[in-house]
Amino acid sequence: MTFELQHTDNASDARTGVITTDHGQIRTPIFMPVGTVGSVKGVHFEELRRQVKAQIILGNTYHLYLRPGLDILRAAGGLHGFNGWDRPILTDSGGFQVFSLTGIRKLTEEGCEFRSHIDGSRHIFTPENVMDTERVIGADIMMALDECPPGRSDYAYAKKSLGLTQRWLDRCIRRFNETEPLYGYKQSLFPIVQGCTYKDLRCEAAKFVADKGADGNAIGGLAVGEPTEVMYEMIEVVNEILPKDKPRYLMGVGTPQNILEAIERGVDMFDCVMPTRNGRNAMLFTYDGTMNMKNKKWEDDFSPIDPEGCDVDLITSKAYLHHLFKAGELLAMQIASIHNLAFYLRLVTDARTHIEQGDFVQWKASVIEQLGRRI
Ligand code: PRF
Repeated sequence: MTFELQHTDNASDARTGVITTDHGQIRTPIFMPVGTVGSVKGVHFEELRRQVKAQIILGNTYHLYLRPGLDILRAAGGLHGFNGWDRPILTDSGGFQVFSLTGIRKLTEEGCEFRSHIDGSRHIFTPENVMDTERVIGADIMMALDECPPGRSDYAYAKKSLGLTQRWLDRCIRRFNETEPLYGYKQSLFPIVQGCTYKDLRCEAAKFVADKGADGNAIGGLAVGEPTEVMYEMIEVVNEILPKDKPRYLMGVGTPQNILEAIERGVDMFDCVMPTRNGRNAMLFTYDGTMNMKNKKWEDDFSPIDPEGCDVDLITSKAYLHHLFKAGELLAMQIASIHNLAFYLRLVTDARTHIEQGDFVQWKASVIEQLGRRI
């Protein structure tokens, strides 16, 4: 994987670039739809390509390891061979999902023990076996195993946890370097910066990560309950240190406003379940604000759900989508998910255009308030 920086904004840290993988190119800034079990919930790949214009999707090591499991994935030729998505894929390492999904867990120097949310069976993730698993899944970008501590962790816990994440990173890198891709295309390993909301820990973590010289770097441990302003401050502290010529990935973020603020601070890659999860709950994101499609006010509004959106947006009226949600039709969730993902991709593509034009900061200022409105 390579990264070519294209434009750097004069008035902010925003930038554009191109990531080149063996499964194709990704133009940054980019949003990556979340495909937890190898599918983006409710959205067929055909729609992801044509309507959403997704360039890369995410998979989760935790889910794929439990089901379908490594034997099937290996036999299929990795996740690309299994699900038929032929563009780039990134896999999260599983640590974060273990913490958020499994009740019973034990964290040790060796790794994290957990029980499957499917059948309660016991497993352990170590930096070594997670690298091996991500090799079997075969994503173009593999994430290192980290601990994402709770948002309100005290300093002592945050420091101790960061130490563990750093030792795990060294073990990930060692295993990554000792092993080879299994399916004939290259894979990259991204380390993750942790450190909660403590500036000195974030600095130390960013330096530690920057020294590894990885193909790209991630910022984790944010959007976990801290105030938004604190998140932005942490992004600034970390991006001051992370190399400028490598892509920066802010994990699990966020709202359209969060994404624009982070792009302004030099972030290149994003993922979040919000467009699909909120979509399934009848919430649509648009440049005019968010809409709850269950609201009676849409009952007889026959205008398109988004006149500037993708084909699905143009042929679907608000009244019809309202009706589908009221009737509990599966298609309601599908349309809302397609719309929201297409909107997120349009948002980052528009950001890219305005960075290239040199008016990103003005453009951001002109859209950001509207984005947060409820209509
Ligand atoms: N670590 C990993 N995945 C993540 C996070 C993290 O800190 C977050 C935090 N926002 C989302 N996904 N490995």
